[in-house]
Amino acid sequence: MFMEVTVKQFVREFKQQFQSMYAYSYEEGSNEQLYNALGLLVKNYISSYWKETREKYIKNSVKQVYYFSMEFLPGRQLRSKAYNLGLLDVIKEGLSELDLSFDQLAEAEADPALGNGGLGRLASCFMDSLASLGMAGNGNGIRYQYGLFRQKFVDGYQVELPENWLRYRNVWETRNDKSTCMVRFGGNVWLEENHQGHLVPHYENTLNVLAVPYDTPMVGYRNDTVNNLRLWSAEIPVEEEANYHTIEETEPIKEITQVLYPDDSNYEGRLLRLKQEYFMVSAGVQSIIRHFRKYNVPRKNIPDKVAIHINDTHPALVVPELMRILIDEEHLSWEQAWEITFKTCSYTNHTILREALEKWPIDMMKELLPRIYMIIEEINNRFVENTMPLYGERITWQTAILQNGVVNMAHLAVIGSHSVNGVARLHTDILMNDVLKDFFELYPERFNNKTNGITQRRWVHLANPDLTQLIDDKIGENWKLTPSELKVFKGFEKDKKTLNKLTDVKLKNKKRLADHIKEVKGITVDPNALFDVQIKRLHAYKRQHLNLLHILHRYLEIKENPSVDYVPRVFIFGAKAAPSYHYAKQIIKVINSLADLVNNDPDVGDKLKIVFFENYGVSLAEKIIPAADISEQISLASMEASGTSNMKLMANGALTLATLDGANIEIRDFVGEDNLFVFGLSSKEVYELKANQSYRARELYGSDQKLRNVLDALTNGTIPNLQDEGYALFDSLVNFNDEYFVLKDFASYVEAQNKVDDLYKDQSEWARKSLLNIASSAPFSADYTIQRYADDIWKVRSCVVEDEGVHLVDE
Ligand code: NBY
Repeated sequence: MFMEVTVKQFVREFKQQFQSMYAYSYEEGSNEQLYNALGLLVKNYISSYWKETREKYIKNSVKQVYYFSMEFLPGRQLRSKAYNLGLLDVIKEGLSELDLSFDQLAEAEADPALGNGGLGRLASCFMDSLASLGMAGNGNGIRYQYGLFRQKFVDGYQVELPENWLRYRNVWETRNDKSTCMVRFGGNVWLEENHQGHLVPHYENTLNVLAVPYDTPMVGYRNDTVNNLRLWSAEIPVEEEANYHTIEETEPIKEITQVLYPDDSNYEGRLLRLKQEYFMVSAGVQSIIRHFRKYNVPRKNIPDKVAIHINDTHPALVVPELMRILIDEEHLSWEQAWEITFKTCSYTNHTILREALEKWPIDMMKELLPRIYMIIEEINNRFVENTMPLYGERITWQTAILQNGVVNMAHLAVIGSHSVNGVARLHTDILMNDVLKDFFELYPERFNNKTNGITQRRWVHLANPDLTQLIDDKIGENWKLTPSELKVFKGFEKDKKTLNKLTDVKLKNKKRLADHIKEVKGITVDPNALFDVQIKRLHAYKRQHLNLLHILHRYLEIKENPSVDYVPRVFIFGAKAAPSYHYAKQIIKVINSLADLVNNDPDVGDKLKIVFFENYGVSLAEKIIPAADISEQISLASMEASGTSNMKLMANGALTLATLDGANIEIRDFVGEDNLFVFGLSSKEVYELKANQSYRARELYGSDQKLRNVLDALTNGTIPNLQDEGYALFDSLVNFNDEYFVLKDFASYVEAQNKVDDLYKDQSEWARKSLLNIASSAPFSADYTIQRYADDIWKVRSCVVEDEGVHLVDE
């Protein structure tokens, strides 16, 4: 299925495309120009499918999903779009006829960092799966002018630079001036009765912002489906331009979509953030309702025709915004509007960190969004009225939306949604038993688990072509459409030839990464060393500093006994710290300083190398993951909601070294206990330790000699070029009682790391376990995750045309 383009045709069209854009021959083009021409040509190829998919959805009136997310992290798109179209090989061949390298052009694409981490990347994996399953799924988000900061290290310290990803244009997007909306902020609002007796709001002195959509095609895997990702940009309404006299006066509008908030774990109650959230939500909901008006769909049918998904609480204002439109503009009664809203919305929670939960000051909400606040107040009043008689005061006040002067956004999301889910089994259990316990008592039927997933298309087929070829050679290509077929690969666990090939593939990937390390870091690493990888945002709960302490421990042992039998290792890090997260930045500095020490110490040689990449993101992950031997998933049990790098690394044959946290537990269940390394406290033990307050970090420091040596090395000058960072770590771990139980888990972590060494010495046994990991990774396909969202929550089905026509949702 899908595009039929010959090499000859492609070559002709590419040359034409380039010439029409730049008015000279492609031979004189820069990589950026050649990439732009190629991207636009591919987009041309996509456009008819994009149009036809949209028309098919409308004609058959299929139910559509709208995934509302403040963040999307799509990664570079040229390769994945060409691949899903089935055109990648043709393009590569055509370009090489022109003496051009596809890989080189592809590197010229900016990687849009419109998200912080796992949550944004999950949204993009979901977009890929929705299209690949042929489901009508739309993304709704913000077109930030600046993405997540570009990270640099200066003297080992993180420095943040602006990420101007739009500098050389974005070939994938289409500005859609026909579909703009107006979003209102502030001013005064009052209700007046109109001729028909409806109470209608009147507004004065509002700030009016024009929301302009930029649409990007989301191409399904060889199934003729092209869905839409709609990102909104804030502009001054044309008819109000004359009211703005200076550039400064335009700032309050332009700043709304200027920059992504760079924190993945800490809610910061800034007015601008609330503006961003409402801006995206209002524009998105308005454009959905406009669609219904245009096609005259009875409003009561809305829940049969749309599902709106709330990705964490950031878009939770969907609930009052949909109520506002249904009541104020569609003149439905409160009860009718509520029935529709509640049936339409569903919510995913991604964190149990208290400091990450959004609570907006009532005064701020009232002033910025007066009408929305009225509606939230009414939702809250009705909730309290209904709940009080059944559940009493305590539960009612604990679950209310309005509490102590703030709007609790998680409560708004739960109350306004028919479905609430966590992102791994343990995480959902914790929501039900702890974080959202009272709600679970009120509405047990709303709660469900949806363990995260990843798209193998990007993370295996494209990132690891040699592994993909090996799997194809052994089990055929069915696994690409039916990931569960991957389990057939298990049959080769004892096949020496296959294991050797697998080792060769890994080594080749490691060589490639070693070259990249040499190029960007100037560090020489041995591709035969064990590549140990921890890639994720920097946060104390993820415990990069536990990793650090273990490396330091090895270093001290080597210094004491240079002939100690450690398997040569390269410790690889990639992590950005939130700019305001001081402690996380101190951890980065200590790791970088330790790297300077270790990498240049002749006593150490190849036994230990540390590589901390700058500016970790999707593109870098695609280079690192295929080369990993060990996947570090060492968060304090109960803290990591799911994790998704754990799934990507497993699918590429890395062995997991993990606490029983998030989806690590499910990884263990699928691959079997013998095929990964588990250590540390369980979540139950963590809960108990917290509850009985019996943990004394200082006692561990006093009693464990090895640990003391390591901790002392943070402050006694062993690590060069530190200011107070070593002391900061020491203080937090010893004097402030180690909030994330790093010291408590240290010994079992070291023990597990020694087991890793032992296994690595037996390369064929290592390869066997690696193969079993690959073959057990299919359950973490985002295609399956999305199928479960579709069946259980959204009630949508695939619309891929079969012989008899289109699959329709049940009417
Ligand atoms: O979501 C992550 C979780 O930590 C991870 O365990 C999970 O696998 C992943 C997908 O479910 N959460 C995450 O990435 N969160 C954020 O990026 C984030 C961004 C913004 C804000 C909070 C969290 N914010 O408050 O603005």
